[in-house]
Amino acid sequence: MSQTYDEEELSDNVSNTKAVFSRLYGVLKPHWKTMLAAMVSIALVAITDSFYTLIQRTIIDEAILGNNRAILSQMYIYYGIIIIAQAIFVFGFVYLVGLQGERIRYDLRKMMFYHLQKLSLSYYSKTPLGWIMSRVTSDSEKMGDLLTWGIIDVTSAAMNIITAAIFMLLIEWRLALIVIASLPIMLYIAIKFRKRIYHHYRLSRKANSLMTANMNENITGVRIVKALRREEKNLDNFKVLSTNMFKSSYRAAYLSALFMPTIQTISAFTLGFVLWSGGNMVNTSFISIGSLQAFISFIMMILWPIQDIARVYAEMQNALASSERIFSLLDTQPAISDREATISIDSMRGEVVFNHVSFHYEDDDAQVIKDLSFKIPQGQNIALVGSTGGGKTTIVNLLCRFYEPTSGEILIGGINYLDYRLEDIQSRIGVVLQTPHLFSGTVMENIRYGKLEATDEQVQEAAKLAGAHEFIMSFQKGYNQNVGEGGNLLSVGQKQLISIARALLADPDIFIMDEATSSVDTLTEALIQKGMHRLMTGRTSFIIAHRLSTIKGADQIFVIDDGRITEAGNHDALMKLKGHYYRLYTQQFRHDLESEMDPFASLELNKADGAA
Ligand code: DUT
Ligand code: MG
Repeated sequence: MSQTYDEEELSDNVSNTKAVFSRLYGVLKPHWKTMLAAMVSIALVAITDSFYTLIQRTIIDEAILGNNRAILSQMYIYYGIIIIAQAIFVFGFVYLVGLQGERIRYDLRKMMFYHLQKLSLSYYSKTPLGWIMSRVTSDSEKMGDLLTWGIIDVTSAAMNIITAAIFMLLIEWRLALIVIASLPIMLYIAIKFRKRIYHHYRLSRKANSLMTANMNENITGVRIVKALRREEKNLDNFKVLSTNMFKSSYRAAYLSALFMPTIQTISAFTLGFVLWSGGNMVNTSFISIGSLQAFISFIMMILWPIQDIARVYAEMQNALASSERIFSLLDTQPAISDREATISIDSMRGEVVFNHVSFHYEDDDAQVIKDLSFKIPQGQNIALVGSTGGGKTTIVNLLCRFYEPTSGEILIGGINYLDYRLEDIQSRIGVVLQTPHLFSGTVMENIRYGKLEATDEQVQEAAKLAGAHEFIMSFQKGYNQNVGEGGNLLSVGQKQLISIARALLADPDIFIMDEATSSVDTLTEALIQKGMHRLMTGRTSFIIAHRLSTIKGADQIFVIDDGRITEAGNHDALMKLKGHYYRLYTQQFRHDLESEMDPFASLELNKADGAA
């Protein structure tokens, strides 16, 4: 079953809130000017809101009750000015917050992507891709929201409450104190509610994702479900999941329904009390009708901000947990990095020496490579053969320094390769993988990936050398043909030829290839052979070989078994030995040899089968 990654969203335990806050501040700091401008705009919106109420008061008290027409037109002008000013401030803060949000998310994604590129292969083999993806997408979204709308909503709410409170105090301080006293009670209740609602809402989302995954699995596997008569059992499972989802959605809906009436009842009581005592004051001419009306408007102005604060507070834990996960990704140290003092070189030519190299993958204590030693003169072609799981891929991974030996040393050109810069090693070693990876884009872009500054002519030259030019030209758009995501619009053989062209263009000093076992047609096979041969000449090369021609042409063949070299020598020497290689050759490779000599042999055989 596909893992549901929102499960972890439910663990809100932020281990060190203070530390997370100070890092969030660090993320926000480069953008403090925009943020300040947004906060000023939102404060101005809150202040202009209060002016509306004051204008209404003047209209009621002086224009209507005092019968003063002149002041009415004056108030209209004020009203117009305030509408325009507020429109500008609203535009300002929405624009600034939007801009700020995008900038922060951009920064976060960039930081994470940059960091992910530095992390070593071992990180990727133990971290699920889905985990990384949800850090880069949903967590950065949540953290961005907290740092923009979260802050702005709270600022705006606080400004609204403060300005309303100040104006209320100015109009009639005794009434104002009644309202202000009810504020903490309302806020407390609102937060309690919001937290419960949010909790159930998230439970329901989690139940939903489990249910969807379950449904998806059973529908895609419907044939097996039916064949194994699992319908009843599946229905039971589904009922449990579906009931869970119903329960939490129901609780969320119930609490939401209860929330508004509760807040409204409390504010109605406050309002009632204000009206009652205010009404008495109007009677005794303590306070004007307009002032009382303004007072009531100010109370309404406070209700929404309280809910905003409660909502941000309820969601904050979750956003902090997202932030903490992002920071934990950014804090992951690459398992392999440059030593303090490094030697800078521009060539990796020279002898390659493995000196008592042992290695185990970190999650596993079992030695995969065991005290391996060999010496390879510059320019030799080495074929690695042997049983599956023997450690061939591991040996070339060590050579590329995707992993480092746990003991022993690897020397290139007489120097321990830990003293070189990682970038120098990896840029001077060309690797063609068993299943070559192409990036979405054109054929031209994919070959140029080997050397970004290459001209179109150089790219074509490399393609010609690799033997890829012909089939590229047969594409409708030639070199501008799109290869599709991961190159899946091309055949396996074509992908290999393109990656050989890419390696040729990069012109590496050491060439490594994990040869494909997958069968390609004989013509493509011959092309690949030729391309590989071009790459191998004059370079030290390590081929994990399955093709007989590669093996027979190698200067040395290493038979790798259980992390050790069990036999070494060229083809003739190993055949004479009559050991492991001899058996491999006679059982596996001879068949290849036959079909290589006579490509129609198997065809004839099939015909004969059909006739019989
Ligand atoms: N191994 C791990 N972790 C990894 C990769 C491999 O524990 O990330 C183990 C599996 C195996 C041993 O290391 O027992 C050697 O694996 P390798 O891939 O080097 O074997 P191979 O000789 O390349 O096998 P094949 O011919 O199937 O490609
Ligand atoms: Mg392998």
